[in-house]
Amino acid sequence: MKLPFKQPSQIALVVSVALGLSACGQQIKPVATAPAVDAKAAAEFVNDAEVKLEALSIEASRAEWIYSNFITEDTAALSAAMGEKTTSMSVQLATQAATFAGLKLDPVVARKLNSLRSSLILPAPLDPAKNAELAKISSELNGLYGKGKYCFASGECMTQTELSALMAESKDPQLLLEAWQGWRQIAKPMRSLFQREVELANEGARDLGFADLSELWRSQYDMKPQEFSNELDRLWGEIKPLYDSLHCYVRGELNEQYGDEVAPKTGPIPAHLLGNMWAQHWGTIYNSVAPKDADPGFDVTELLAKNGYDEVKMVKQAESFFTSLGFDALPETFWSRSLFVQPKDRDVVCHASAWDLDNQDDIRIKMCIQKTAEDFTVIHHELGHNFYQRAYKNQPYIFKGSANDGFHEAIGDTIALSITPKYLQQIGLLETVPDASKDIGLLLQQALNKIAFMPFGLMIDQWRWQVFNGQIKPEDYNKAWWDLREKYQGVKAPIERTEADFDPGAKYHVPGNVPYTRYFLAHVLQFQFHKALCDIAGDTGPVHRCSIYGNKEAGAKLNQMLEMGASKPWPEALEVVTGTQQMDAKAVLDYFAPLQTWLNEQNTQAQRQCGW
Ligand code: X8Z
Ligand code: ZN
Repeated sequence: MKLPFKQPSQIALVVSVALGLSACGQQIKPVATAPAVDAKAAAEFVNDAEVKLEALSIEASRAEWIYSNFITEDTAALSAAMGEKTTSMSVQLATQAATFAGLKLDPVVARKLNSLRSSLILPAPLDPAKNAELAKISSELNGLYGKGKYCFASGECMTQTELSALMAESKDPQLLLEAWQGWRQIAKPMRSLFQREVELANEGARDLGFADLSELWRSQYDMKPQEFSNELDRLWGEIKPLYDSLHCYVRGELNEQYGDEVAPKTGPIPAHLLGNMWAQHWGTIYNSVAPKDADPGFDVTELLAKNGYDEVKMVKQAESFFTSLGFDALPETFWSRSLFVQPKDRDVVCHASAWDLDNQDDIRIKMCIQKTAEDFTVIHHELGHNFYQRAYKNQPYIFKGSANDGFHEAIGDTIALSITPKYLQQIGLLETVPDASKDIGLLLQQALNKIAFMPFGLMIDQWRWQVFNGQIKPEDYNKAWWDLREKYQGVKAPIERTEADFDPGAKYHVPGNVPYTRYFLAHVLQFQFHKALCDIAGDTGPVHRCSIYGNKEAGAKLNQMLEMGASKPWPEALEVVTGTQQMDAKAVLDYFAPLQTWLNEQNTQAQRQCGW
């Protein structure tokens, strides 16, 4: 993992960004903030900062890796101490970087200074006591999530992974409700910690010259914060009609399955019925809503089981997609050091993540793999992070990151869009490729994951940004959360919620301090990348049937973008693969165009009243 600046993919990095204290318990003295004198001093400062940060990042990564793999009081304390140290240094460097503003600088130096100043996720105030407090809170919140369990009345206790599996499989509304409600118990004690964390980090952001943490988070996209917010509104506006059609169709089908009492025909959908703990991906309810005449008749989860895939074999298969594109195989240490299976004997952070321990080749994933279609995709997602990390390893430290954080999240997903029936046949999982009459089933399956996700990908940070800028007050945390869930996703809590609850905390990225808009961006970008790479591969068929498997030309083009890391503004990286500098939802809409038509027909035929 890397320190503060950049990336993302790994959660740990973000965690470390948050924290800080110094080696041997000594406090790092705040650096002098006298105006810097000249461009030469700026270049020297940047070089020096990179050396310091790189060295610290390795130490911080190790501490964080150990904490996430063995959650105990001791590892929490070590993680907090390390976080304190890294945050302290990062904040000092960011403060100093700001003093070079206004000088005429070499563009590379200027870009690095800007990155130093604006890449923190959880900046601490300069006051060491407050830095220590923030580091401790941040570690504690992570631990609360990682250790979270819910015990049913029967006495059986389940982790988040187990509860999520239950939510994906069960069709019993009572059981779904209990799992949904049970998991959210873990978040109640997070509320006051989170509130204090926001206060401290806001103060840290103000110390760095930002209005608040919201402005800082939105300053990481090579454009003004308000322009970035406008971009998001624009993209969502383009996608929303497709989402509305999907929502309408799914709500109608759920109503037929569960009846008016449990799943009403109108209004927001109760959030426990969508096959996922957070109603963020709906692919697991595909069987309940599948089209009668266009279901392709296979299920990847079953194919994996039938073909004897265990966790390691699933990862090997994903790796082989990347090597088929011309990427080098993963190093031996990846296999010996990664975590693939949830340990029975200790608490770990199960939420999947990809790590780069030495900023070179010590790349790993940490994931409690379930042998399901969903996790087969998530493995590709995680390896996308690792292959990206390795591709930019020769960049200077500050540029070891993605073009923007959405790019990091989009790479593995782009590859996973190539997991088509034809590909499954090529690798021996599927016997016959369904004909084109089954495309609607395949597209619906894909939309239940990708399109259903988009408003969720957007709303989490809409909530956080308003919390950060004070528009949402602590006494309204939960109400505001559900207002936004309803506004964007058209879902509602299945039972009454009050301010004794803290439902945002039941989603990993809130206690984990991982910005979330990156996933929304990734869901737009991956369709742009997929289309462009299919064009490069010379595929002339429908884009939803295209797989770039084995195409070295597409692989080389992708690698060209990955190698750039964060060295250039993201529109330039985007242009390398797609030929355009604009994020554009058209690729999403083109991919799903046949489904959009079909959904509208279905909704009209069934005389459904859409909207909520
Ligand atoms: O957190 C992740 C990855 C790790 S970066 C597994 N994702 C988001 C989530 O699970 O909420 C991928 C999709 C969205
Ligand atoms: Zn990711």
